Amino acid sequence: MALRFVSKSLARGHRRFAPTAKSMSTVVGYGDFPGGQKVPYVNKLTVVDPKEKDVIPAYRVLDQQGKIVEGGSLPEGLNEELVVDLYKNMVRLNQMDNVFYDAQRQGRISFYMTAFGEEGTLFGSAAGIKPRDMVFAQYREAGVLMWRGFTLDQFADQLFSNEDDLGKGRQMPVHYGSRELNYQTVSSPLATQLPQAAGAAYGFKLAKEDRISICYFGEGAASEGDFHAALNFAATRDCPVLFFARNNGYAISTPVKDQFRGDGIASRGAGYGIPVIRVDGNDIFAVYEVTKKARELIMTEGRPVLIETMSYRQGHHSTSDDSTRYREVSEIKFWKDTNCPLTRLKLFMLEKGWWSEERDVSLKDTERTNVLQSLAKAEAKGIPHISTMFNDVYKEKPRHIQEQEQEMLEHLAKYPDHYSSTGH
Ligand SMILES: Cc1ncc(C[n+]2csc(CCOP(=O)(O)OP(=O)(O)O)c2C)c(N)n1
Repeated sequence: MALRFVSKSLARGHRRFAPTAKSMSTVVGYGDFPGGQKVPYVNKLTVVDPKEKDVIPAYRVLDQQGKIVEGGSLPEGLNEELVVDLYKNMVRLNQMDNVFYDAQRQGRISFYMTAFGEEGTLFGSAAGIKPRDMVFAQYREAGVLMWRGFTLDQFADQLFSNEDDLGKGRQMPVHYGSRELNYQTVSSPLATQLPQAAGAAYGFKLAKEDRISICYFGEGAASEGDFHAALNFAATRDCPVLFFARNNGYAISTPVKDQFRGDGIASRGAGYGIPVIRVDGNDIFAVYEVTKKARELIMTEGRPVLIETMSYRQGHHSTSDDSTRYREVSEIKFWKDTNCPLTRLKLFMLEKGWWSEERDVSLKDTERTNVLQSLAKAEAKGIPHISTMFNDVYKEKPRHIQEQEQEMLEHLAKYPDHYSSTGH
């Protein structure tokens, strides 16, 4: 197996920054600082410049032509059935993204975000954890929820904020959640889920539960203060949490060169004493394997792990964004043509005889039809009763909120013609 852990050298900051032979400095003693920090004293002023450090490599199993790389092999646990199932789910997500993106363009839903280009990252990691593990998502991780069994009808109900939406129609589209599927409800403020994931994991540890938190976030979100709080908290409390950074090159219009100057997100793990793995995010096999490995390490060593997937956001940031305003169409085309996670997996399956072009065409048609059916059903359903918007602000409805509800109902009774009871 080609996967090797670099955790030891990365996690121990003092070793990593020990003077190199090149600097010709000599160790002239050691300082024993509180907490077991043993720091060598040297006789030459040394500036530690991260520019001189090697770039953390990304693990890869499948190359861009869909072939297993030299010295690599299909990760343990992956067989024909599971691989085909993963691919089918990637196609389903793709069709869902196509249909709902268009539905937003037609004004039928108010907002949408696609996950084009990150399907390998989502399904590879989703398959690498256990159903009991608690997911804390950012917003571009619908594939993880799909893998856990969230149905197209459930996605559509949330997108239309209808009466069957588990979130009772209160949040913007794509803010999914499912208590049953251990998927915490998405909220818009970036990175707030990171310390929450660490806290939940701490709870699992105290309760001696056999589960971890997995926390997804973009490389842009990693610039938030909450990222730093979460990693430090998780490291110092030894929380069983998997931090999963999706580095797709952009945070809306901000390219990574304006987001950070270090070696991506992975290089930050060392500073917190957290083992890291960087992986080719367009290679679903590699993502699956590193996620499984990380989970194992978290459970056996009782400490957090950080994974960084390297991929590319092929779609616009959201339906409110036209990404050709800040990046070349040729760049997007390049990634789609040469490094698409679906194409890579499909080429592999075709070569193995696990798949055919005919099955591919028919699957895409079927999934598109399924999504269109769910969309039509969700669109035809009613919206939650207006009074329900006063529920759940607190567990019990306090007097002042009851009064506001009453006031609203009286207002509606007085001016019934000015309000629709079917739309938002
Ligand atoms: C605290 C906060 N600041 C700003 C925003 C606006 N915002 C929404 S998404 C986004 C970019 C996030 O990029 P990244 O984390 O890289 O994820 P990606 O969209 O690339 O998947 C920003 C700035 C927000 N939602 N919350």
